[in-house]
Amino acid sequence: MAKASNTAKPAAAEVNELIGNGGELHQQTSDPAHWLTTNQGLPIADDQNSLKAGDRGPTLLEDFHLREKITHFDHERIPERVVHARGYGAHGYFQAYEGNDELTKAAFLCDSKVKTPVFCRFSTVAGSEGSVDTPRDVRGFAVKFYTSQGNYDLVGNNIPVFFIQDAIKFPDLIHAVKPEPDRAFPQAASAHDTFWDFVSLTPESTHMLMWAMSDRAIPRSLRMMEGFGVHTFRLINAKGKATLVKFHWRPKLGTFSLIWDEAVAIAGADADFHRRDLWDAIQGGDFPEWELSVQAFDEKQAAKFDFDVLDPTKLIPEEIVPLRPLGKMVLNRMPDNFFAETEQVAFCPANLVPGIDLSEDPLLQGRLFSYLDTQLSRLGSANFQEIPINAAKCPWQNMQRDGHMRMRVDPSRTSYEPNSLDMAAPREAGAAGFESFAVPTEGTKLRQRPESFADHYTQAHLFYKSMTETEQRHIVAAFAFELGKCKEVKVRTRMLGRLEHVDPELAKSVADKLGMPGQADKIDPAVPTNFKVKPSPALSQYRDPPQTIAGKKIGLLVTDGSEARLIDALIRKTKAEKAKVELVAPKIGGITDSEGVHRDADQFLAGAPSAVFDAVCLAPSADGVKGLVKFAAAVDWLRMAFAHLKIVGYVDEAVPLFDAAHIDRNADDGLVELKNGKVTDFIEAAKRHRIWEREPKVR
Ligand code: HDD
Repeated sequence: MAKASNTAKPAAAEVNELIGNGGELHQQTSDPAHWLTTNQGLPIADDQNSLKAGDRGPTLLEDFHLREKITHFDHERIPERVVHARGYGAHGYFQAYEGNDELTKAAFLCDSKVKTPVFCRFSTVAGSEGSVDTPRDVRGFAVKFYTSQGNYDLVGNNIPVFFIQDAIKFPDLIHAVKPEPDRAFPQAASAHDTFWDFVSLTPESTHMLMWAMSDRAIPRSLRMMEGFGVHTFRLINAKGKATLVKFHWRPKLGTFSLIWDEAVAIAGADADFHRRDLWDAIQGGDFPEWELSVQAFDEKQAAKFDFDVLDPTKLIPEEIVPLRPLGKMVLNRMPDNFFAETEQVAFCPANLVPGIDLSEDPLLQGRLFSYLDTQLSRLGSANFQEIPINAAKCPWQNMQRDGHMRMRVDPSRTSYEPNSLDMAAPREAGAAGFESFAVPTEGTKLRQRPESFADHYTQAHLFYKSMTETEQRHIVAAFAFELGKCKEVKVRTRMLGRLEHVDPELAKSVADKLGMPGQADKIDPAVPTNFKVKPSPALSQYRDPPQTIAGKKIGLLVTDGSEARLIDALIRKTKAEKAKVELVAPKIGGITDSEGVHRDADQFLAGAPSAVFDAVCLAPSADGVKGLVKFAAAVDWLRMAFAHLKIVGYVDEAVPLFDAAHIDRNADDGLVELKNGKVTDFIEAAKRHRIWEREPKVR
């Protein structure tokens, strides 16, 4: 078995600090356990100076320590993932509920007493590793379950459908969305000609575009995102019975999104907004949780749907097949080392366990090849599964041998089977092992899409129709923004033509916003949209959102002299609701409150615009506010919070800030005065998350 590397740190040692001849600092210890060594284990006497011919002379080739250190550094980078390059992961566990054995024999889904270790990596798709966290993009949601029967990977997204139906189009899709190859921009953005050129020529992408233009593509937090397996899979029970399923992850905190302008502001203020949020939550003991469910159905039911369950551009409305919970996942530990774990983790939809099997979805079938193949160039060796984050936590053994960076030492004389020379060598497991479900198959070899995949608009319409007015408004704005960034008029008119088949009202609103009314291309769809399709309220994020501030962050603007009682009350009551307050002061050095007590600031005003908070509270002193009204960052803080539809709490002393920001304090009930230091009304209001009714007035 591959051995985990030794990451245990020795206890802290006594360190002497000496200043060398050239004035450089040497930190030395006499404790051998703390000695800095070469990769060969040789203790290093001096790590500040290379070996030179005379102190002002040239460096000697002989300096093996310098060469080893620089060589390793020169090779520190590996190719980033061709998609999903920017990601962030965490460890945790999955625990099944009881009663799943009716559906599957997968041990980790059947034994409710077992906590199966997991590693989960979230990602954006288009941006490179160093891009920002909040672009409009699909988010990856990949989970590796280290089960007793081997690793199972559920490699999904936060959107339940996909852009294309056949894996052969994946390179084209990704080439279209990535920076344009001649100019190498835009980074991490779909708002450009090549993307919209491709998708407007690819009608099957229409449904997914609706999701990508919705607020799902700008999640508030990785902890507040749903996840989907997208494809139809099969669960197989101990009797060999197969059930078709779609996988869903539901976050316990609810599904929340940013507003587009807010996402843009956050990209500038904190490019690491999502990873910092996950890091802070887990390090602070606030462990995010998701429920894993399936929509379970059989072939007979599937045959009755008016779409094909093998088509990954389609979903099954929950009103038709409800979710059946299987268990929960809790993420409770950050990796010790980002590169070793999050960067080197290698997911693959072909990593299956007995009891879970594939379907014939042509997108899924192509993925089965791509993931293993990409790891070979990304991680550089067929032995990547020996890297601790990828290694199964159950025993694994076979006849595969050798290759770059082989860690495992296989002692046997035999590396083939059958063999009779080593009776302890590994053998087949028979029915206890993984058996592909016997799907009857026959057909003519051909390159052809089934007719059952041809309706590209009905579910796009279903999605639009199922949204609240606010959500529809955001979709219109997103299409107008993205198409507005396209310089090619023919791309815009073609896309408008496609939108007419999704919903004529939508197409008209987008055309109006673009200043291009009546310019949509005439497009004949293969299958006309069924505009009578029944809406699916479950698709809406905003129809019935949970009223909670759990997991959220409140920005509290304070100055010298701010009321101590109010600060304490807000911190205490917010904590009781499992949310967090951050003190934002004009300077990072903090403030002296009304009781003369010094308080550290969590953030300084110019470094933390209100966009990074879910709700804000203005609690300056009467003296403090005099400085704030002259400070653009303070006025913007309130102005943007209002524009981003946040709940704003304020004390009477903050009124001059409203005047400076030209905001009417009585504009709506999302502006809450904290009378006599009482914070409850503000906290209750903050549970509404945003005042959607304010939006048409501010945008
Ligand atoms: Fe993919 C990575 C999800 C279609 C080829 N994909 C990747 C990751 C996620 C997904 C979450 C990041 C895993 C990680 O965190 O390391 N991909 C999906 C979903 C798809 C999908 C939900 C459709 C339903 N992908 C897809 C197709 C292909 C690929 C059709 C190729 C034919 N995906 C890859 C890849 C990546 C990858 C090139 C890049 C890095 C990696 O695999 O390990 O193989």
